Amino acid sequence: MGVPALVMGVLNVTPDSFSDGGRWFGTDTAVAHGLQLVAEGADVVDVGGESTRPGAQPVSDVEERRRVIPVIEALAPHVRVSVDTRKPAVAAAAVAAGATLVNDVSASLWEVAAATGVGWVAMHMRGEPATMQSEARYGDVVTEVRDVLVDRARRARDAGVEEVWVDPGIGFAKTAAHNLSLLRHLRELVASGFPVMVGTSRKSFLAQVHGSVVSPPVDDRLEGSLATAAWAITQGATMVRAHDVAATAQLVRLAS
Ligand code: HH2
Repeated sequence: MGVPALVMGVLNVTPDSFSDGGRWFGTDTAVAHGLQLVAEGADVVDVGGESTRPGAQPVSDVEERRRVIPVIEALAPHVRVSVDTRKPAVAAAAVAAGATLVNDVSASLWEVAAATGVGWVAMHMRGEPATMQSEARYGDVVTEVRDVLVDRARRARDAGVEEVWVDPGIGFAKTAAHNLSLLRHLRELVASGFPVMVGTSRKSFLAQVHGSVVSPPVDDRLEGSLATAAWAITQGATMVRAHDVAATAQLVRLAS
């Protein structure tokens, strides 16, 4: 058996995330859910304090830190923690609290990772979550996304970041057709030589390609989430980001 891909479990300490907003908003409930994700097989728990769903409004540095730092401190002794943020100050505070991976949907925080000696995920997006869907226009989405990511990843490596991941940013300034193209041609990103992670879990394009008269609601997209995770792994992704960790961990071990 090959080395199984890693499962990054999603822990949104937000009132407004697209699928689990408000469910783990208090520190105690968030920590308990994080420990549950570990029990279910998460290799990394990704703690986020700002929703990046299309149309989401930004939160302040102070509020984002208030949401995530106590949760990171509590979880870090038990599991590898990543922080899902676009803000340098939040990333630095999260690392001081025990996070060892900066999951960066803006692909711009490599200097924080370099300065603090942790890993970095460069995810592709355009613009801001509030307006990004208006920028979902590409000539060749696969090449354009890959070129941006490889450029950022090289800059990070040159700055001294040893662990650099790239992520095509499914759903971020992308139409359903763009998402499907990126998944179909994922090997082109894998061929860059940087480890690839993918997050399709519960995203709306899964409902758009569902093909039945009634689209599945956000908390009922498990089959599509698992099918796309399995596809990503067979194409060479070595980490998948998921809300439904128990099922994804089982899938990943089998697929690997
Ligand atoms: N997707 C989301 C957030 N962070 N990070 C990476 N690396 N890749 C992704 O695909 C990705 C991500 C969006 O999902 P979620 O955190 O569940 O929702 P929200 O942004 O509304 O909090």
